[in-house]
Amino acid sequence: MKIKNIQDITLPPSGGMVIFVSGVTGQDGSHMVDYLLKNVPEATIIGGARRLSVDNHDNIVHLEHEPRFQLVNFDLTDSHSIYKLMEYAKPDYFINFAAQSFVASSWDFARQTWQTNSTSILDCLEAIKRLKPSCRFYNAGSSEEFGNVIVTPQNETHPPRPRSPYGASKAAARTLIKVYRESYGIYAVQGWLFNHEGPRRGKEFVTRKITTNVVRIKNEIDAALNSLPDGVASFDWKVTPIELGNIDACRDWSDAEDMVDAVWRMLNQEVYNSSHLGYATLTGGRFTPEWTKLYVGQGMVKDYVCSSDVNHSIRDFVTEAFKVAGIEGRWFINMKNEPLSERFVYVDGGIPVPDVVLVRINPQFYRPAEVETLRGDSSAIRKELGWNPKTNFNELVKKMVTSDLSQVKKV
Ligand code: NAP
Ligand code: G4F
Repeated sequence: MKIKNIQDITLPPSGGMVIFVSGVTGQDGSHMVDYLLKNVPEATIIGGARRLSVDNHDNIVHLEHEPRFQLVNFDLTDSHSIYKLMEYAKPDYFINFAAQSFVASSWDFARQTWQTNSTSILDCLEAIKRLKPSCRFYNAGSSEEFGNVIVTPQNETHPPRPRSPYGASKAAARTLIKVYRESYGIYAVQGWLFNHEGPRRGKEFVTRKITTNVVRIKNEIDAALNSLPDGVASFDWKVTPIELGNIDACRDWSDAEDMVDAVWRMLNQEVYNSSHLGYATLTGGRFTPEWTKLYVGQGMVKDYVCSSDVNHSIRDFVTEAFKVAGIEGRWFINMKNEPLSERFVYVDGGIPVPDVVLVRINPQFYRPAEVETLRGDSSAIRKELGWNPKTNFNELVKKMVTSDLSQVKKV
């Protein structure tokens, strides 16, 4: 997709709304752009992506001919890039989804994680403060900040107890955001988003790793069964199992499309907040810099927890994903009860086939420190901003497996 330099963008006539979204090649950034195109018809949308030798535009290829969307070169770790953006585009909203987002890599690239997820947020806040203090800033916070949780479910009052360089970097960014909000009256927020997934999820994250591999295994099984002569039942065949780490970890999974709606609500709290409807009425549903100042100054802008409020283990996700693909399996552990030898085996007509292993454990995927369980309490955003997510766990798994099945068919 054609990518411009920031100084070459076409801006709307004076007074037109400009929204900048970073990380648009990723899952959330691309969904955010789709959401804004649909729900904020007056906005010009600029998407930021970093230059790569070989581009990775799969998640935004559908925007190629969208007249209200422009793609620009943007690198969050280069403060000049941030300043240039604020100087030329002067966005009304800056929605930051760019990050080193893979927790497991944050131990291997701790400094780069900190630079991208924390130091760069300071650069964004400084650039906003100096060049357009009325710009509304969203930074993508995470339930990983809660880490080694002390209470379940976790709401906005849970203390930060990160377990990874990633979690620590997001907690640091949150503190900076609060400081800039309180010191300079900048409308800056950071939601605690619990895990959210979908067909655009990167294939290293556990859900998409499972769904893509379930589809691969389904094809392997179909090929094996189709190659048998008619009427002959044989299990003299194998599949390459999925290798996973800690399958006992529990996550609170939502649909990424529901989450971007929550983000937009957090960025427009006076419009959606049921207890402050007067603001929205007085401003006709649009904010003015004066209202923003008052709203932020009175401490009414808040960070919210966004979650499905239900959690499941990785093991549950595996079982459900195979079920959606029409494959029955069963978990087995050896007599000595060693978790590393646990496996998920193929079941035919109710009978387990021990030699056909669908999933096995590989300690390589264990982390130096694990967040064992996360479950959110999102009652505040539901009550105050009217957020109402649409997709539950089973629907999400079905959506992902079905999408991956359809991709294979296209190839
Ligand atoms: P993602 O799919 O990995 O997307 C991250 C995006 O950031 C990609 O477009 C990536 O570009 C971009 N990026 C990385 N480094 C950059 C840099 N230096 N300059 C510019 N762009 C850069 O992640 P996601 O799931 O959409 O998550 C979005 C945000 O939400 C992240 O901040 C993540 O930490 C946070 N979050 C996600 C979840 C979740 O469950 N998905 C939950 C809580 C918080 P490339 O394509 O070039 O790599
Ligand atoms: O899918 P994951 O890699 O996501 P994780 O670590 O929860 O992080 C995601 O959610 C955060 C919100 O809480 C975001 F802030 C972050 O950006 C990211 O989007 O791993 C989920 C769980 C972990 O407990 C992990 O140990 O799955 C476990 N797991 C077990 N086997 C595995 C694997 N994770 C991966 N990626 N690969 C495995 O083979």
